[in-house]
Amino acid sequence: MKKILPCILSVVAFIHLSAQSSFIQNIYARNYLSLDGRWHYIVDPFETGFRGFQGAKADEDEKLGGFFQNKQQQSKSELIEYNFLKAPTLNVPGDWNSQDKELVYYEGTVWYEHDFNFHPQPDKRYFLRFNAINYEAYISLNDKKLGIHAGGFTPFEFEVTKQLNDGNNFIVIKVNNTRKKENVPTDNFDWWNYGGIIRDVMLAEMPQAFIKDYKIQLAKKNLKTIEGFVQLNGVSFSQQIKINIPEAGLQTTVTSDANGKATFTIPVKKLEYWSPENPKRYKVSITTNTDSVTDEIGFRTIETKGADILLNGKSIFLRGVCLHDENPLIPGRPRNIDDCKLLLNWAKELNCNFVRLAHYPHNEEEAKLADSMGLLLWEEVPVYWTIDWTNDSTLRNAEHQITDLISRDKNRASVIVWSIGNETPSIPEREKFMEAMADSAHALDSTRLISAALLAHNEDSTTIEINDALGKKLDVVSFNEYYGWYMGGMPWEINKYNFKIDFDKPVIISEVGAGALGGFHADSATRFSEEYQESVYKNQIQLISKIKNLRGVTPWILVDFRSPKRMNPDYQNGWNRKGLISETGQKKKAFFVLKDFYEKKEKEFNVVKY
Ligand code: GCB
Repeated sequence: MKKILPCILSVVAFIHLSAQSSFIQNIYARNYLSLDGRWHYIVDPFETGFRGFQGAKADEDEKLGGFFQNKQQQSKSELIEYNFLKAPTLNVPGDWNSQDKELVYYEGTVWYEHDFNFHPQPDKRYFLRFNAINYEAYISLNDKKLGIHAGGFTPFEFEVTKQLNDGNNFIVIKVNNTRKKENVPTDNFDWWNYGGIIRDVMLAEMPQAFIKDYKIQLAKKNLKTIEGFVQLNGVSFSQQIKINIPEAGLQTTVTSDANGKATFTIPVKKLEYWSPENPKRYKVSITTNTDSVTDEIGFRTIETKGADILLNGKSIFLRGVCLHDENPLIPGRPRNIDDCKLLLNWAKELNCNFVRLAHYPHNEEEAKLADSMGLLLWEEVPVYWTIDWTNDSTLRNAEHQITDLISRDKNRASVIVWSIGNETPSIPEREKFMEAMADSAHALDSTRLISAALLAHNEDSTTIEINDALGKKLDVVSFNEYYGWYMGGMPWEINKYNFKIDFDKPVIISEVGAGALGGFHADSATRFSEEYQESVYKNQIQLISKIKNLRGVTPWILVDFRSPKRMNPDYQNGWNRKGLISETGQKKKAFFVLKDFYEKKEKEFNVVKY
């Protein structure tokens, strides 16, 4: 074992630098075979299937040892102490914690195996795509190593044209969700550590030369110019690329350069702009000689000016709420887009125009849903609390995650904020890391706003101060504060506070809230009663209304969610109870307080209807 360890680590580092940020744009619009369904699994806390019984089978060459090699015994005399084909099965997509009661708290290795029959076409190329596996995945196809991916919420893929068999194929994956200090997120966080293949698995069929990536959006602060790029793959000579938006009467033809890339601008005369009130999307098609893809894209601008956030040039107030990627009505991670729809519909009922998708990238299809429903989004990477600040590979990992998130959702009108982290403490060793993250996010997308959920500090007995130097690097200053719950006394005492915010920028309160067990009623001094939570909301609305630059709020959180940190037996039992909606879907009193506030805010800001 000793001998192979350095080799495995170097593979992980290699994969971080190469495979992660490169995947096919808009995969759901492509021709693909879904590999979702029942997958065999073997729980392997000792990693026996990896290291072999006698120490090690090296990982250097194409052939992997251990469980990667065979599904079951190959000859009657072979000694083999596992059998994938007789192993039980799990649903993919789906975490293992919610599907096998022995795995509720499991953190370690689980092996997955899946057989599929396929007949590749000689003139096509094939890509095996994983939309998210939490956290680390070693992947093989037909006993050939494909690679390794670390990071639980972003997509990755491998070209498998050469590895596919005509007929039977099998995939073996070692998944490990052990929390580690150097990971992103680190080993301490307030949500369930769901392990496994949590999102769709697809085998995409592409032509030899295809459209790999594109961005088509309005230029920064410019309602009169659509701009973007198209990146081809498998093309070694210039090709014509046609971009067509028929309903708007817009089109252009450009030629790719030697690297298969073309940039373009299209002047706009008349266009219906996307907004929450009118989530207009246009059908956009991109065509080359060998390939074509269509998308539905909304066009809007987002920028800041002084204290204001301007959507299509008009000041907007972000009536938001936070969301985990968890639908309380089913166990575990959402399985399909309808699970997400339920959550976004609840946000609409609350009169929201904005949702913070905390604390990691959610499902790619959810942003499309938000596009169609007219909900603005804050998307985030899990740089949460105390990351391993001085570890270079941790920074590279975090940068890959923000790169992949931006790369995946850059065509979504709904997404207006990229968040580079949550409640990272303002300590010297963190500055370089977070500044690098802010610079990367700005460089990757200058058309959206960069923010992070900062921490508020209690300067004296009546001042809440926001002075985190990272604020200088952000377009919007956002911070979390739990006055009336974790600090500041009883709910009705918090009005003595005032804010001192060191930046003249728009402000979003990215978290505020209190816990309540749905259906538990008492007076407003009783913790975990709906009345206590309601009182926090009523008083917080007064408190935060003192902030001159306030342009949005996303209270914590729309629905109760599972967290192993929350074990009060009377009220929590493994649930964080700060939801405005209970785990059974019942709206708590505070829901209506916030809804009412949002109705007033909507009138006050009276966003122009297009
Ligand atoms: C926070 C965190 C969030 C927690 C929440 C809480 O500040 O950002 O992830 O779940 O507080 O409930 O304490």
